[in-house]
Amino acid sequence: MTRSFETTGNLFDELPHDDAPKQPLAPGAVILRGFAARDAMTLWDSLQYIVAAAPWRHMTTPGGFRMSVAMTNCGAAGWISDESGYRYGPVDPITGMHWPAIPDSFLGVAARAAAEAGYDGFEPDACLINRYEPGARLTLHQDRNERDFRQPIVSVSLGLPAVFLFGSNTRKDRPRRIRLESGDIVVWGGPSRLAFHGVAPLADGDDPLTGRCRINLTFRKAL
Ligand code: MD3
Ligand code: FE
Repeated sequence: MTRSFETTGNLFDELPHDDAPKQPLAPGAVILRGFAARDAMTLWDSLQYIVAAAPWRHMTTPGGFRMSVAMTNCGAAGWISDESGYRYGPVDPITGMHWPAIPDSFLGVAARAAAEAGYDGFEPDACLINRYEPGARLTLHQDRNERDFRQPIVSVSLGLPAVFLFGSNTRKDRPRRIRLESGDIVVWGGPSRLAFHGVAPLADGDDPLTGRCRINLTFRKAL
């Protein structure tokens, strides 16, 4: 986004409606600092309905390890990990029911953030929801279970801050460390879509909205 500050004394008048500083991270990857800050409470409220229908669970990796991050999903497709591998599926293996629908509050924020990053018409059909408690982490990985890598992933952080690890498209390079705070959104597309990434062990804290945890919503077009 190009901003001209010459025309007015008040630079905040010039900021877009969502007033998020747009911070390029890598080709195709953009941080929108605080983009979801004003929607955080609404997102948190919507999340309670999802968790009532599809409870938090610690999935098992194909290698047989219990993930430290608790997860659930909403949308036509939910991300699942178990002994037989990683995949998207329409049914929650715990309840035997379809995953709950993605709430309109979620879809609106995701589409606005994607558009702000240059991806108009983003219509995710999967939202993986991660809950980090102190010590929980996500080891370096790629997201490649989706069909079309031309579609971006939009990630919304709520609650305790985390150190996000952002590597290259090869596992070799040492990842950059980026602090993500409540309300920050990152849009990952283009050449960054298949970058290795992870989350460092969460530090303890007490967030006014979420308490002792960090929530991450990742919106995907999986199907
Ligand atoms: C970069 N979640 O759910 S979100 C995941 O904070 C995941 O919970 C992390 O990695 C979290 O798979 C990071 C940011 C993110 C999501 C997807 C990406 C970054 C990405 C896909 C490609 C490159
Ligand atoms: Fe990921």
